[in-house]
Amino acid sequence: MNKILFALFLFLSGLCNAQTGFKLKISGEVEHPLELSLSDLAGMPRKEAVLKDKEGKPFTYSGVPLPEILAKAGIPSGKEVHGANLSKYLLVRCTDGYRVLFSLAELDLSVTDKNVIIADKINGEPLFESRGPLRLVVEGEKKPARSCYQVTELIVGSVK
Ligand SMILES: Nc1nc2c(c(=O)[nH]1)N[C@H]1C(S)=C(S)[C@@H](COP(=O)(O)O)O[C@H]1N2
Ligand SMILES: [Mo]
Repeated sequence: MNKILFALFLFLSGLCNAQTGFKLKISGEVEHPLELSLSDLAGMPRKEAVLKDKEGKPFTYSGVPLPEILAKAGIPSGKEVHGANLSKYLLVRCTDGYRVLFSLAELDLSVTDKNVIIADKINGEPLFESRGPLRLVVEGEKKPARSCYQVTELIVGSVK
């Protein structure tokens, strides 16, 4: 019994370490490359976003609005979204190799009202391990294909 408890303790402390060591990277053509820990994100403004699963069942996620994170990294927004900045993109990379692409313009609140958050909670609870610690939630799309889970990196680039 003690052995089982000890094994459980090692397993749980391993999980905690994995979470505290986690960093979301923001890199590429950005003014200030960043690495945000989960506690950095916990100190930022929050918003909710609703995502329907494949069966059409809605779930309420909460987390940091993506534009807040992009602004911290100094990515062009508002009036700067014109000219060459219209051919810039954001590539979102995940642990399993899944990748999703957005144009910077479609994420900018001066251009669209797209509600996109980096979620760390679903219905008020932390994300399941297989979907966390962070999930991009893109509200209002017809299928959840771009709402990628286990997000690790946001990379800004431009089409040459
Ligand atoms: N990292 C990652 N995110 C992903 C995927 C994936 O394969 N890897 N699949 C996408 C697709 S196609 C769908 S339909 C949804 C499914 O999410 P759910 O299983 O949480 O409902 O996740 C999206 N996000
Ligand atoms: Mo899908």
